[in-house]
Amino acid sequence: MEQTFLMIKPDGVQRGLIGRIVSRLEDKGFTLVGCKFAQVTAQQAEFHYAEHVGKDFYPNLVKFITSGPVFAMVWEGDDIIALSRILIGKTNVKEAQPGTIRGDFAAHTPNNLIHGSDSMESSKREIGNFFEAQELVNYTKGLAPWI
Ligand code: IDP
Ligand code: MG
Repeated sequence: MEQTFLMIKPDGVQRGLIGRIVSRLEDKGFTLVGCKFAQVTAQQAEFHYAEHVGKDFYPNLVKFITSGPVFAMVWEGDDIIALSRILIGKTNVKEAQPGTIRGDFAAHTPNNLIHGSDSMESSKREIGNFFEAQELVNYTKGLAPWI
């Protein structure tokens, strides 16, 4: 089963949106396999956003993601990487459609509330940056055949 790394960013935590964002992921039928409330270290932030090194927004991005606690999660589901990014909405808040998490709750980039992996490769790397293998729980939901 495909897994993705989703992380409610410091703005989502500060605004009290953890529960509402998690509800949307549960509503979709995705399966939560791991989560932790944590302060991202500078080292984790640099590894997580390695692809953006050198871009003009990079220094602010690292500052932002380490500015307060985050809610880091691993979710599972068929095609979850693509499907969860549809639920999350476009990076630029001006393009994020209503009905998406960013479209409904975010008013400024980079404060766009939630991160989602964009490929299998980044999902593996990002999960490994925040979780040990034994912190992820392997189980099947009884509802799975109905999703
Ligand atoms: P994504 O989060 O939708 O995958 P990325 O392009 O990977 O978007 O960018 C990572 C994060 O960097 C974004 O979620 C956003 O917080 C921030 N970011 C991206 N582009 C810009 C920009 O042009 N200005 C400011 N911040 C940006
Ligand atoms: Mg990205």
